[in-house]
Amino acid sequence: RQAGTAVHEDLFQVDSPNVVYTDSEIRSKYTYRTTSVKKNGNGKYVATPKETNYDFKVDRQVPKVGMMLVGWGGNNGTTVTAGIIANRRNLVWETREGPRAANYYGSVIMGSTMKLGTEAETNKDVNIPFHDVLPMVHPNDLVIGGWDISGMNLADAMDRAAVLEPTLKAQVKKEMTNMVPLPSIYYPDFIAANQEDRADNVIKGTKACTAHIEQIRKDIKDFKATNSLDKVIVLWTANTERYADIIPGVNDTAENLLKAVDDGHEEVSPSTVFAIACILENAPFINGSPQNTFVPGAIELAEKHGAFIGGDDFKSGQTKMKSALVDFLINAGIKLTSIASYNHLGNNDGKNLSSHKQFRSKEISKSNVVDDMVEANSVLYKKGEHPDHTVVIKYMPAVGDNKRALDEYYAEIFLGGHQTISIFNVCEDSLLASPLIIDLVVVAEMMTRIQWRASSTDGVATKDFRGFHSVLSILSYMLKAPLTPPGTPVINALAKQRGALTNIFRACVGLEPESDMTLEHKLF
Ligand code: NAI
Ligand code: DG6
Repeated sequence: RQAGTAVHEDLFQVDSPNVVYTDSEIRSKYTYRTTSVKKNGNGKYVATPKETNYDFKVDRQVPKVGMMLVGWGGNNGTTVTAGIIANRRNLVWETREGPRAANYYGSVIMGSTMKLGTEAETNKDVNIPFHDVLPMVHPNDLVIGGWDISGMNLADAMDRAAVLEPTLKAQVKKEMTNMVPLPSIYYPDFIAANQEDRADNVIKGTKACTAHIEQIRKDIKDFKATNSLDKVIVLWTANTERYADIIPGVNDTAENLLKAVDDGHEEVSPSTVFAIACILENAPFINGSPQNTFVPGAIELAEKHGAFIGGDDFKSGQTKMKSALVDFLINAGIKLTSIASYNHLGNNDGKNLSSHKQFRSKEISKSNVVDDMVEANSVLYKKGEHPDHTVVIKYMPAVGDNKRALDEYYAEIFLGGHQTISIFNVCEDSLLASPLIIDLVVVAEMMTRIQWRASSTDGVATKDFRGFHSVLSILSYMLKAPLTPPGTPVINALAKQRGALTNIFRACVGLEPESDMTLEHKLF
């Protein structure tokens, strides 16, 4: 089909004077109700309901989208590629437990549902696939490409990753043999020294420079043109880098950052160079690793160009459990006092993380994930009080991609008692991360097609339609250390993150937030 010509077939339509469907758009009017709180002279809170009226405009033309992965030849890159091919071709393969068919399990967009409403006659819930709430791209339609410092073709790289069943690999091998990553930029100081032997596909130069930005921009343009794409989304799933030092005059503002690239400053990381190239190319860029790719200058540059960015670090197993479990414990009024999180894994990610500076990036992103939940409960925790939290990662080659994560949660319960919860989580790391890559790309793309304008009861209004903020905090559900617009709070609690995602999408079609009040079943 021609790029940009697919009009989404809606699974449902909203029957309301506030929602209008045209051939090209869904337009909705939505009242956002919040509560504004002030302290009065007596020190008492005064809570005032506030309403903001939004107009949302959703582009219904589903574009032809390219997904370019940085680190395409790694475990995640090869696994997500094989997974999409398997789904596209409805593949079935034999395993020792019987045949298995391609699916998108683990993708919130493709594998979960949301309540549309209640059936008029029976009052029973009507649930729809998440993917159908808005006209989203189907992952089967993504055109895949990308870069890697290792030049191995994707079929051989898939063997190297040792994640998938041989019977599945055999069926995607031919197609993946023809997929070869583009050369990438390699600044050895940013990743572990033990990665050097795979760096055989690199662009000349070991420090940031304008030529590197231009090359990446050209790669994106060429990929777009060759595949007749409307849009390209770029996602970093390459090795975890060390943190870059934040240096005034170097990476603190957009202008300084561009100058630092020009000067070949050694504190500009490869991931930041990719981010800059994507921002300038207006291709949304998502960071799936923990390092501080989005230095202040990169965020400012994205804001200046109205380009979308999102990060950091896929939230796949241990941390996803943590952001659900800690939410449960603290909201149950149980005082969590410590978390000890151990990991051992034997894939290339584990090898890279066996180097201290790279481990430190991961330790930071894994450690800050309970802060908002603790801070919100002033009954259990005094100001500044925090549970102890330790993160350990060890490289254990024998277990390969089959990561082991052991967690102990220790909590204080009623009258000085204690509760200890131990979790042993074992799974193929890349099979959890790959569906997140799909969700991040599909949601980021959807966000490029939503516009809004507002007027509120306190008189604040916007006249013209505009897009969301450059920093896509709506992606938080999939990320361990969510990047948020400067000065806005970080939400780590998993249920709140999902609520934000579902309810913003619902608002775009004029639907009320998912409410669990179910008053219809509670009143007589
Ligand atoms: P991997 O080590 O198998 O793959 C990374 C790939 O990046 C390698 O093929 C490497 O050659 C390539 N690479 C390194 N520097 C590059 C550069 N400058 N440009 C282009 N390619 C480059 O790792 P895996 O397991 O695929 O994970 C990827 C990233 O995702 C890691 O940072 C990891 O910490 C992060 N992550 C992984 C999760 C998982 O569950 N698998 C979850 C959360 C984050
Ligand atoms: C060791 O924890 C390796 C890491 O790369 C993780 O596997 C990855 O970040 C996933 O972490 P989590 O906490 O979401 O399971």
